[in-house]
Amino acid sequence: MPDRYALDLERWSRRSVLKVGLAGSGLVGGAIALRTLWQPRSQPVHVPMSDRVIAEPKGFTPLTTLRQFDYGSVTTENGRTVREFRVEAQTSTVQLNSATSFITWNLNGRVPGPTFRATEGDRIRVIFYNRAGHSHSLHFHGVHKSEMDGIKPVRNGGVFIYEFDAEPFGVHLYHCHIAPVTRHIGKGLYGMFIIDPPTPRPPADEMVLIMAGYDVNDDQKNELYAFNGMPHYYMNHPIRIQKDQLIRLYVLNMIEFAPVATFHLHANLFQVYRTGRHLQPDDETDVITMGTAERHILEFAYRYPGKFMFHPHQDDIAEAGCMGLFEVVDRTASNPSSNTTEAHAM
Ligand SMILES: [Cu+2]
Repeated sequence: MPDRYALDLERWSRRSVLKVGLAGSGLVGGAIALRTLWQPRSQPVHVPMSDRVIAEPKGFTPLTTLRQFDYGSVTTENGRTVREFRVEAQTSTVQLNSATSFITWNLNGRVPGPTFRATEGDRIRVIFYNRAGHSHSLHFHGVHKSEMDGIKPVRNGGVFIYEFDAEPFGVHLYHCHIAPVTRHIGKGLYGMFIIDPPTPRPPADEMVLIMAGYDVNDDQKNELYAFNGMPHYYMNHPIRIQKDQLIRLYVLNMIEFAPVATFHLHANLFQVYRTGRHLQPDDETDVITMGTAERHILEFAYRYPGKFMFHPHQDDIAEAGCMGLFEVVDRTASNPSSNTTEAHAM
């Protein structure tokens, strides 16, 4: 995390947290008015820790994907920030549930791939090694030259350097663009690419949730679905969040074979920043419809402790694995010593 973010976290005040709580309760009239009230001061973002150590399931990284952002190796070239990312396409077998093993095509052994993160105007350099046994590519969403568009195959054993400017700010994605794309994405070659605005968004507990499907029998339909790669994971391991704290979700629909998926949050409403392209919310709702590759920022805070579900409201998709729980805790009531920010906290 760059220093700038750390400083902003330090300036975040209790007063701000309380105002976020009011936003979650709907007592403050309008998110736009609320924005102008936020005065970051001294309170760090609070990420509640789990009571126990949770191991990531073999071949999956739902804990890492949830709250870890890859800012790359940072250098300065000609006065400009350059972020270099090294990734390798691999092939590996994972266990989706007790009955189903699945061969993934992935980046750095993980599905989804790393969440790349930069600030608008940075130079991005992605060094892509292909060791997966098939031709693959990385196609980034955003603005770049045609030779960097990632539709040309990189053969097994080959390497390609994608280089472009990070623009415009927003929530973007990358994925393999080799035909059949349904198969290359469905087997796991995708991830999120966040470009922060030049003036950072207010501090929040930030999380990535990527919805995807698994066609396990090659019938052009998905039999299983997941958030961040692992079916049902966040139902069995609820994501702990702090009561009254601003939560910022970066959500992406990467489901193939289904035209749309919705995202629904229980017992709350969220502010919607469509494609993360604006600093003021576009909408407030509790369910948003997303076509494949559509992505948004959703912001909310929970007013009451307890467990609250999130899932697509296509309930067949939810029940086949794309469903999870937030566990809202009040640190002042239960565990006042847990006031730390941890990348792997649930
Ligand atoms: Cu591919």
